[in-house]
Amino acid sequence: MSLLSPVEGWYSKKVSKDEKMWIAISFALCVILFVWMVLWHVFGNQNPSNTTYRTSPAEYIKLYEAYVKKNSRGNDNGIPVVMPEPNSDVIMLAQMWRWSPVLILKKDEWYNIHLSSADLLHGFSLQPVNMNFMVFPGYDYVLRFRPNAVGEYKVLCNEFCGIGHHTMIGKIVVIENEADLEKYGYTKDKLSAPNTATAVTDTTTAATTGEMAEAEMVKAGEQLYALKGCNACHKLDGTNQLAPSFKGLWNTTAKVKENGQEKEMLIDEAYVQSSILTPQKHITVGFEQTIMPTMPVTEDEIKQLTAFIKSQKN
Ligand code: HEC
Ligand SMILES: [Cu+2]
Repeated sequence: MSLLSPVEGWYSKKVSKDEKMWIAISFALCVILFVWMVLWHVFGNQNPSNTTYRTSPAEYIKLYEAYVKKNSRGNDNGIPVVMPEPNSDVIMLAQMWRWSPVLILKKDEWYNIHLSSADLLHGFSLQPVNMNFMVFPGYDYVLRFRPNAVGEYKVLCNEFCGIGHHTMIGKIVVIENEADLEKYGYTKDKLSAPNTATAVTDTTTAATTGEMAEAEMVKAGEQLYALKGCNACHKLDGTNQLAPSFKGLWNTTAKVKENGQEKEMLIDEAYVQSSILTPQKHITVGFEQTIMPTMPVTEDEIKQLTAFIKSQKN
């Protein structure tokens, strides 16, 4: 019931001329906007691509790892750097909390950039041009992409994805020719030729872990640490912001919570293995705010990662 009742018999009264005019104008506007919507879609040239594939985080991570192992040319702050061929498929992964790899693209060339998430919903936000796309786990979204201006672009995450969300900043560098690389800090010693990168080599086929010397294991572990994104949370310099630093971690005791009970555990092979395979089983006290994701790792990879953690002395 309204505060004031309408005048008796209002319903059968004739509609006034003014009112008819407004109804006509708004109706015409609706029709124009409706048609506009369709025309904009066809001629606007502002549509995201509609190429998508169904995938799963595990499957996509596998694709990403194979891609980076094959194409990595070094690393930039621990993130693999790839300089894809024009018109090729580029595999980019969003994960807690980084974008990988760093891309170096050529101006005015087309690329098919695949985007998917390893864990939860992230948002791809290319700055400063402000292009935004959602990145879902299980959904491979292909952006057909042609950069038209040189420069260094940042990829921010614009979907809140946890305590390290603000650190999730990726990079895309657009160059005109190879000579531009130095301008962006990619000197010759920093970027190797494809397939010979020291940043990531394929250790899975090179030798089985059993045959590898300790030093090789450490090296392989270091590469996995960068490839898989452990470095997004675990630092090597003793800072413990998002997760325990690997520095001096080996052979110390961790205070953990298991089934609500606090206890102390020695950080050894078994402990590292269960930390990676079942991160939620025992939670290190002080890091309850961060959730370590469960990532696909093979037995050999665990051994290599363990060797790497072991090598991080105080
Ligand atoms: C999204 C952040 C994140 C990523 C990525 C991540 N971790 Fe963790 N990790 C954590 C957090 C938080 C803890 C502590 C809480 C817990 O035990 O779950 C932890 C605990 C650990 C521990 C036990 C350390 C201790 O002092 O108790 C090990 C070992 C470990 N992670 C290894 C790895 C490896 C290897 C990778 C890469 C394959 C990795 N983590 C990737 C967040 C992360
Ligand atoms: Cu995110």
